[in-house]
Amino acid sequence: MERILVIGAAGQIGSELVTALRKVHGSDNVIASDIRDVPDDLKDGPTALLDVMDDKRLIHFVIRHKVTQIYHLAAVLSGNAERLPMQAWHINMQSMMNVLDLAREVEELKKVFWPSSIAVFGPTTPMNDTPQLTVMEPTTVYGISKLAGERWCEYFYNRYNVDVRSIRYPGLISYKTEAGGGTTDYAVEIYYEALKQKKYECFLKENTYLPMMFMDDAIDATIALMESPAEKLSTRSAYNVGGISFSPKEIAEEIKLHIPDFEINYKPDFRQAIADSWPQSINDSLAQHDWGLKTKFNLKRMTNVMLEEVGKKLK
Ligand code: AKB
Repeated sequence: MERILVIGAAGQIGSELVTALRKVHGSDNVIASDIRDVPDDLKDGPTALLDVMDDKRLIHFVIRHKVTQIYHLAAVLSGNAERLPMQAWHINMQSMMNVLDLAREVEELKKVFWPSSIAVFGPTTPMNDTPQLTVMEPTTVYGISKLAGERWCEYFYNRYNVDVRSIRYPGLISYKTEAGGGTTDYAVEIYYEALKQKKYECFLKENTYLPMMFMDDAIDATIALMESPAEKLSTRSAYNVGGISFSPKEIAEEIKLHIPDFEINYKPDFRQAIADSWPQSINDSLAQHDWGLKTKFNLKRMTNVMLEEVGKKLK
């Protein structure tokens, strides 16, 4: 029987992953932890206030609760990281090292998931259909921390046999918990603003294409990777995962099919340079081959769900 600890359970991925993991492993076996209180709907199972930066408390917690798997999702995202680069580097790297080191030391802790990002790529990377193995020269502190993190994951696997697995997430779109501090967040905000005031001021230019994924697909992908037999995995850094590629103009056009008087205007800020340094679309054939990545949501289907669900929340 698995005992799973999700770190960062109050965040955009964590709040949906906990529910999905509880369906697979049972509510009592998935501990939802964060430095802040987790959402009420995660209180149908164990919860904990836990700071991943506090390595001593973390190790005691993991031993006491007989944790066998950790999903470490806490991170400072790209936009916020550019505001406070040194703090972001410290939090992103130290928290990851705490978890990897723990997995090296605690024998019962068998598996770790750590999220990477398309931010590992940079302006010298091929922009379209970006391959799994390619030039990686990220120019953001977030991207540098994710690339360094990938190298550490592979190192811990090779050197200490730590079973760590990772995905390079594209921009994630969800209605349950809002994202915070990312460059791809516009693609979530736009649905809220379209429903609230029928207009949106976008911080990226209209033709900025980025890889994105609806949260349901991202959760399915994460669990598929973690459930996959170890011998099927051919990389221990992180897997490319593509999803959908669209621009602010295209998402606005899709929204207009539902809200004809929706208006968008563009006021690019510092996040434009971040977006310009990232790929526009991703080749994820290795993830398909190794652990059967499949996605279900295109822009149209995602927009239907987002408008319906965000609409219910705003009532
Ligand atoms: C961000 O925009 O920072 C994140 C990411 C692509 O990792 N959503």
